Amino acid sequence: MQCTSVLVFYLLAFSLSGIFIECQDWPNYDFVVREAAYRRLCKAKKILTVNGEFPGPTIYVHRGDIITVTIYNQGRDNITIHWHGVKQPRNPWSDGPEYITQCPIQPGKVHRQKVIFSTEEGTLWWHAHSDWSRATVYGAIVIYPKLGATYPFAQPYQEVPIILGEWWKTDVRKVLKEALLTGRNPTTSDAFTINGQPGDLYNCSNRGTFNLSIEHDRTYLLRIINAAMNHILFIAISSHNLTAIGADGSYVKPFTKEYMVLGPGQTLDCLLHANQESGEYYMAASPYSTGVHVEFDQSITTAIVKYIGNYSKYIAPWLPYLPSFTDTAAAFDVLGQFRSLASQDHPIFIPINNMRTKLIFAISINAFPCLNNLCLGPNGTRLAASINNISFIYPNVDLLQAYYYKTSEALVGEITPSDPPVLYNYTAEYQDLALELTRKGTSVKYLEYNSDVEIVFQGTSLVAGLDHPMHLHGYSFYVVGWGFGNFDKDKDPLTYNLVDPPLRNTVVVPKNGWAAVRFKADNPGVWFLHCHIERHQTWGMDVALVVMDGNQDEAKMLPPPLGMPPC
Ligand SMILES: *[C@@H]1O[C@H](CO)[C@@H](O)[C@H](O)[C@H]1NC(C)=O
Ligand SMILES: *[C@@H]1O[C@H](CO)[C@@H](O)[C@H](O)[C@H]1NC(C)=O
Ligand SMILES: *[C@@H]1O[C@H](CO)[C@@H](O)[C@H](O)[C@H]1NC(C)=O
Ligand SMILES: *[C@@H]1O[C@H](CO)[C@@H](O)[C@H](O)[C@H]1NC(C)=O
Ligand SMILES: *[C@@H]1O[C@H](CO)[C@@H](O)[C@H](O)[C@H]1NC(C)=O
Ligand SMILES: *[C@@H]1O[C@H](CO)[C@@H](O)[C@H](O)[C@H]1NC(C)=O
Ligand SMILES: *[C@@H]1O[C@H](CO)[C@@H](O)[C@H](O)[C@H]1NC(C)=O
Ligand SMILES: *[C@@H]1O[C@H](CO)[C@@H](O)[C@H](O)[C@H]1NC(C)=O
Ligand SMILES: [Cu+2]
Repeated sequence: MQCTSVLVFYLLAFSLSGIFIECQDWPNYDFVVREAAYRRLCKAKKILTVNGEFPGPTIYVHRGDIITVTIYNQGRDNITIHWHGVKQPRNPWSDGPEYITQCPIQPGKVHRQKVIFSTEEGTLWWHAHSDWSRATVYGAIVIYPKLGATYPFAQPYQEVPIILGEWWKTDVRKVLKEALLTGRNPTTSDAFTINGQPGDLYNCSNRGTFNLSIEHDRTYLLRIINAAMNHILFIAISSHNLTAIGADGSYVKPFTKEYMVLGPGQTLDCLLHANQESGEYYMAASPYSTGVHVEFDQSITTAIVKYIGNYSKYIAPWLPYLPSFTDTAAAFDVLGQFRSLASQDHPIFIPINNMRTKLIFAISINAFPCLNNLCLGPNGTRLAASINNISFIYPNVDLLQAYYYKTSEALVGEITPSDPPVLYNYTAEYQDLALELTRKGTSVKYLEYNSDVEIVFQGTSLVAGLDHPMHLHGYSFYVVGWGFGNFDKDKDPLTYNLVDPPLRNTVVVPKNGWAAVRFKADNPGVWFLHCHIERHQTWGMDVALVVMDGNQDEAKMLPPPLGMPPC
């Protein structure tokens, strides 16, 4: 777009609605959302894509950049795009979750979003945030250090995005529709994928298996993203270790393991040293799932890591060691090792004193009774999920606009309690079935600008205890503590790590356990907080945090950009 014509347009609008004039040519990415045919697992089907690519295009920026993305919806569904982990200071307008910060972009419509990077550095990703369209609409975001700055580790020879996904043979729209109709767990996926490919262990797949060519003695930076819908995943490469150096767009103290773990929504930057004999090795990812009687996809996805060069003899690749599907100790052996650099160049800013807002959010799976027990959830119920016993329902207007314009819909929501409304043994082996019931509401929690906030996520064993990867939009938080059983507000804070806690945007709350996070509420706006296991999000394990404006101009939300999609 020409700056001058934009200016005329903005001037017109300015006189009408007092909207801030901006005339800047930020780098722009075009995202054409459309269906394209893809063949996997012996079957071709049409999937929703960006620009016909699967996974979608990678965005490359430097720390602190601003870009725009123009989204053309040429599909037949409503769509929105979320910039996962990008804090977008004061600009919730571009965050993306439908009916939270914007109305969806309807078929045939175009919408331009400004994406504001600030302190993120490393790997993040973007994905659709409307219904289940994120199953195929996702891609990587690579954030380099500022020009002239360097990594806090030796420059790798090459960098490779590794995106873990999940594939259904049927249309995901059908999977969602059927689950909502029957009230039961959605049909499990048919495969996991690495960069869109299931790999050699599935039928009809090996021709397209993702290959990573490496040279002996070189170091590679793998930018790993868990874009799977419903599964926490282990990942490993046979005969090679992985050294974690970053997670969720922030550096961590390096640690080396034979395998790594990522919750859906999390990213992990790892160094791979090509220090083995020339040959082919499998990279493989498998699920970590702990729900008793909760079905999950038990398959394993692979890619091939291939040394470039002449081999004296070909040896077929073998699978790496991956912990068993239910190995909680193995999962938290990795998830518990993340530490911030907390160095002069990469300091931490952790709220320590005067915690002004302490919230305890009980995160539960629930069950609604059904007429004549006709639903297909456990005992004829309909599955649901909640935070502090409110099962989130999306409003049919968008909350951000309702809040900003102070329309009556702002009152549609109800205030989330700061503590679980009923005290019980959250992690007991047997629960009173009456506790499984919940109620629906558009749960909203107001936070004062610049307040120091602590949220303790308390997992529960209602219906089925599971690990929950909780994701907050607009912020990264310090994970100051976690543990098994019930959170003890007197004892557990004494064990908090306030020295070098990891800064993340998604924390895996252990099954029948808890996790404590802290952040300063310095980004005004409406920010979604939800489980990143997609079915739990659909069932209502969500809340909208409204961080109110402060007094100074730079403590207030930016005015809405022109052309927000209407509801
Ligand atoms: C591959 O196909 C065979 C024969 O149809 C079937 O028995 C097997 O279960 C399939 N394997 C996978 C992983 O789908
Ligand atoms: C990857 O390598 C395997 C084994 O060498 C080969 O069968 C496959 O065609 C390759 N895939 C691509 C996309 O090149
Ligand atoms: C992997 O790490 C372990 C423990 O640090 C070490 O003993 C082993 O030699 C490493 N393996 C490789 C292939 O580097
Ligand atoms: C592989 O072997 C061929 C023939 O011996 C040689 O020409 C080629 O340079 C070798 N390639 C590498 C990468 O060593
Ligand atoms: C809560 O339940 C767990 C698991 O059954 C049990 O170990 C624990 O003792 C119970 N706690 C209390 C306070 O009753
Ligand atoms: C949640 O609320 C429902 C309905 O008000 C109630 O029946 C149920 O016992 C509550 N459960 C918990 C865990 O608070
Ligand atoms: C289903 O009913 C049985 C028997 O009343 C009970 O033991 C079980 O906990 C129920 N399951 C759920 C998920 O409500
Ligand atoms: C698409 O979005 C519009 C605007 O919010 C809404 O009225 C419509 O019902 C949505 N369509 C679907 C299929 O959800
Ligand atoms: Cu969950």
